[in-house]
Amino acid sequence: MSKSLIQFIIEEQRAIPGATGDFTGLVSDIVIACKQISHDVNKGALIGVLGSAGSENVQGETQKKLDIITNEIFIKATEWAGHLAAMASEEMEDIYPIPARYPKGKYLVVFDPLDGSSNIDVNISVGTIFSILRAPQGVENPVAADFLQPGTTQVCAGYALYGPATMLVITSGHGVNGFTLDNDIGEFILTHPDMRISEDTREFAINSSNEQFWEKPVQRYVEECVAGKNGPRGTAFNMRWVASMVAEVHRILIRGGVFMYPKDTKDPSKAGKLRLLYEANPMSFIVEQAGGMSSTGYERIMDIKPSGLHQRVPVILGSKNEVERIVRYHKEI
Ligand code: P6P
Repeated sequence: MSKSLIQFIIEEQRAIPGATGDFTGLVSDIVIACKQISHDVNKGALIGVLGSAGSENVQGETQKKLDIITNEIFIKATEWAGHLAAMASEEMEDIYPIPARYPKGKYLVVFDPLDGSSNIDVNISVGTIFSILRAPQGVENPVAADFLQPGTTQVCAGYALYGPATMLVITSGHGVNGFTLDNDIGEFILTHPDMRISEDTREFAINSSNEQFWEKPVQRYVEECVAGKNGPRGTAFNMRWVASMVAEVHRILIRGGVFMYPKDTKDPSKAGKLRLLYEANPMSFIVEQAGGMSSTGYERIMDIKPSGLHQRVPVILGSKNEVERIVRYHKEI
């Protein structure tokens, strides 16, 4: 049998001096959460989990029943084991301290339990995104400020993609590896070792309905792609938009591409739609570890010092040479 995810993580940790098994235990708990979420997402209407929960999250977005269910699954799977000091989620306004009845650990985790959940009711792929940080040295009871660490401090980042197959893609700073859930044995099996993003691409992903609101460099880049063979790029481009960041990033890991959710003027109070801590940073860590690039257009996303748990940032990530071109356009304006 090919290597399971837990065997892979344990072997990776053996190579790290001083590893105590805490990290391996935390990843194992997150893997169990993703297996449980995969089960509920796959059952869908059969177990009455589709539709709206009739509430809004901190973003003011309507919560789906599965947003709340998956948030609970993730908390229950990870809060008890003594690996975490606290956690934070897209679905919760404040941080979630580990209850007093459980031991505390040295890690923090931030997560989006069900990214792309607006796709749930129409049966399109969705995912879970997570990022593991270290709690500041000696901090037993973290506060929100302890989560405001730049993406470069991430210990690990990963996503589960609930698609035709359920996959889990993860990095802890030594490359990116993909695992497919074998439902017959309930294990994630290594199927995509050492994933790399091609430096060039002819495929871009953006919600074109926002074109009038984009900044000029993004409008220029997309116009040139759409102009195709007779335009300045001299070649045809393809466009995709799934409205599920996990699916877009996974496609880019497999066949290259560039994903953009740029700053737009639709709501000047928002610096973009995607959230830094539990969407942009973990995806940027994965993309960079696979040889890609991730920028706001003006700066490397992983260098940003967060100002808030739910801070939004513009996101331009994927094939290195295309992202470099878009960043260059931002400099030229
Ligand atoms: P729009 C899902 O809600 C999400 O946060 C990302 O997963 C996705 O890329 C984006 O928003 C889709 O946004 O404006 O196209 O619905």
